[in-house]
Amino acid sequence: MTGKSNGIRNIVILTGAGVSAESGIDTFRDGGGLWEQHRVEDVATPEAFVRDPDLVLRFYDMRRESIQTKQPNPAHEALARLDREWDGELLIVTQNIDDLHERAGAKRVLHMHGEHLNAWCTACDVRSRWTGTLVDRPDCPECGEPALRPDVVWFGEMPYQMDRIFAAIRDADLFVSIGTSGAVYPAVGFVQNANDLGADTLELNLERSQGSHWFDETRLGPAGQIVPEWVD
Ligand code: BV8
Repeated sequence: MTGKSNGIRNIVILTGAGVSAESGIDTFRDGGGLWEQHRVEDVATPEAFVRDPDLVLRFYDMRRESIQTKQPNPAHEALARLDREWDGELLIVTQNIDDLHERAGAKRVLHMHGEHLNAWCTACDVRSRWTGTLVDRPDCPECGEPALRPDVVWFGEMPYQMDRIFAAIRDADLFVSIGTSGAVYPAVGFVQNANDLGADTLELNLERSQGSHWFDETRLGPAGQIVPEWVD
């Protein structure tokens, strides 16, 4: 990535489930998008949490436990290297709720859909680091109420830090999308914002996505191979 030589100063990188696929974390598409015969979109919603809280909490407990057994892959490591070495602006906006970007060493990471390893108390609104289960209704470490939910943005909820994301895209010279199918709003629209604001746009994905036609360039292949090739 010799951005400086071609005038690139500020980079926004959007990552999706595909960047963690080679770490053994199911994507939404490859995993068949099902949980106990429910579509993920039907489980990952506030309505599902009201209708069947145990089902939803077990869904997240299972995934929270699973991600703690996974390791970052060469794509996460390459992005962490770029983050360390890049002296312009750089922001990794991830749709993922695993912590593999951070465990690879990346610092400038924004989780627009929340984080598996946080719990959010619906009584006192405090978010706490959480590696255990929630289905057993543990007490909030802050207020003591048994009112913890996953700190995850469900379908129909507002993604986090949208202002910061749009500000970063406004300043970006380069927008890179890695491992996302382009199926979920508002993330799928970011490349159009970047295009409208004059940034170069690059897609790195295993296969063409629903948004490929919006990118100046699409490179296909597994992230663990094509992301280090792009970074280095
Ligand atoms: C919102 C946390 C208002 C939960 C997630 C009807 C039409 C249009 C839109 C809507 C609609 N009805 C509702 C909506 C809005 C809705 C939406 O988009 N629904 C979709 C289903 C149509 N969106 C929302 O509700 C969002 N909120 O809109 O609020 C608003 C609007 C604007 C501004 C402010 C507010 C909230 C959405 C957040 C939902 N929560 N995650 C959890 O994880 O359990 S989204 C969830 O889906 C994950 O974050 C995941 O990242 C994402 C799926 O997308 P991908 O990451 O792309 O994963 P996917 O499996 O789909 O694709 C993987 C890709 O990787 C594939 O392309 C594959 O080829 C590639 N790949 C695979 N292996 C590899 C690889 N690439 C490289 N290497 C590999 N090895």
